[in-house]
Amino acid sequence: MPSVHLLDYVAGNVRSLVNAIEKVGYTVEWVKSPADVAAADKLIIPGVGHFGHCLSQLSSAGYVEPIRKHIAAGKPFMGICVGLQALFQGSEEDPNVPGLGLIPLTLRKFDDTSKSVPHIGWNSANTSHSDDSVSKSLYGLRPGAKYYYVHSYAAPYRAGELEKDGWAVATGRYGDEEFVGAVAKDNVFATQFHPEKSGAAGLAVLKAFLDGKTSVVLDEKPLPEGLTRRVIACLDVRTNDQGDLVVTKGDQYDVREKDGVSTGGEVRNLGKPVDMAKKYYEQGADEVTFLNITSFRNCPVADTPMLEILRRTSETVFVPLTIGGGIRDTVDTDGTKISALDIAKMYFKSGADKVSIGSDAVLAAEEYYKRGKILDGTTAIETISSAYGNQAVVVSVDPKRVYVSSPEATSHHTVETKSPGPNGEKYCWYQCTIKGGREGRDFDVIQLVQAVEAMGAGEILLNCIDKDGTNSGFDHELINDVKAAIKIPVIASSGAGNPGHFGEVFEQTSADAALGAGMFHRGEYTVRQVKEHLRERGLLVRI
Ligand code: 1PR
Repeated sequence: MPSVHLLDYVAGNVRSLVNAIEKVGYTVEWVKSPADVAAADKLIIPGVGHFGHCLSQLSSAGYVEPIRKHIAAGKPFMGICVGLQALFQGSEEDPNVPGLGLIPLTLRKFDDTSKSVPHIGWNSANTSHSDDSVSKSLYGLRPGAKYYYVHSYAAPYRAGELEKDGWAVATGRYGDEEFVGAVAKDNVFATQFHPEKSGAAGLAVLKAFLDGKTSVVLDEKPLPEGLTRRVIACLDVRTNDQGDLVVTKGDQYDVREKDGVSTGGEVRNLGKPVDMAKKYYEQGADEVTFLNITSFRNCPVADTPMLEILRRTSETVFVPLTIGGGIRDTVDTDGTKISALDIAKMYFKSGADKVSIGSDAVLAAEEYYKRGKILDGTTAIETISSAYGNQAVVVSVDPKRVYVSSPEATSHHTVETKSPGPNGEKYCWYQCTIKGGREGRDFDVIQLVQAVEAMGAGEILLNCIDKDGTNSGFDHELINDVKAAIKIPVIASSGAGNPGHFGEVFEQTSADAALGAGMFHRGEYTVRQVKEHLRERGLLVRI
């Protein structure tokens, strides 16, 4: 098999990239030292997280000059995400750290006054503004496809600015900002999006680069510009009473079968995690989330069955994978202390793109307020986001409604609700819970999301225990309240029972993504049906 050299300089998640490269028929040779770069024919530089961290790592490890030489020698070079940003002169994110300077422009942060930042999801890489046909057919970038982006900083696109220096450019549009999605010139190609996470369209781009096909003519109808509505399939995974790992699904977090009279039967078994993830990928899920809701007691952390599930899933599923459950500092079965960052690292190395933190985030946020809103740098959120970037840290929230007769009846932040409580109460606050909803805290969801945003979380997975498994639609009051309190993206979760509920949540709230579980697992609807429904309602989706 032909090979490509890959430089993993920041311990990022490169497993999915390796899997994608292998999927399109190439093998990976690792660049382990600057001298290896000289031996490379094709070179790929990925990169996640902070611009400054990535560029400082490249520079201190002595890679900058060998990379420059590789490019100057006319050998194929591809940069992905921060690998694209590295080509620029610098970034507002870390003004004191220089980039390679091939492009004399500076990356800027997206404006978050009227949209969520980071920019997470599927957007265009549109080459239509070019008037020459080679630039238009750049590496097979498809006008009718969307690609997966995750970043807070981007190069603003100004027509002609890069083109005058010979660059061909593909762009995306986020709100009213047009940004550089991909650039190419001679032997250099770079994408701000992740081709390895962009499904079949992304794999085709990677293959075009590896095959040296700089121009692949495609004739298809362009999709409208902009970010699509993200639809996520979620798999709650646990061991059943026979010790098998199964996808399960609760009603308000109770995952045991009910016989109509009593509860407490067998753990519901809805299928095998790896097979189901693949099925949802093939149906068009924009992301797949695994929540490990078993503690796997007595199992060494390194043998956690979820690691194997991720490894196997990432071989066939080329969209982002999130893993949650048990991400906290812990003590291993042999008594060794193991940090949340170490656990996250194992997950990233096994193919996860993001980790989702539940209980530990609540406890850390409570401490943050006790310290007078001072960050201490040691929490799971802070350590993982500073190593892997904010976009890699999701906080999964499990709130429960507490009804009150008036806002004065509680010290917590309340909402006026259209679904009054059992005694006609017109207000409620959303209580944070930990341990899978088993323990309520004297802490509300707004306190939590504001704290974790300050600590470096990149996204909120907003469940709602009252709605979970009810098939009655999402809790719009909760979603709107949380969206108004923070800038980071919010994934609406809990209550989806049919495609219409996805349409409603996107029309009636500003949720950035919506997640479903039971309706997919029970085979009532496919992800594709949800997307078709959204498209019929005039909402932009990736099909
Ligand atoms: O606290 O960091 O160990 O993380 C545990 C994680 O496991 C948390 O993210 C928590 O939400 C999740 N979890 C714990 N217990 C349960 C349970 O169900 N007994 N599942 C559980 C939470 C909620 C959603 C669900 C949606 C959509 N599952 O992920 O998929 O509510 O369901 P629906 O569309 O069928 O209504 P930690």
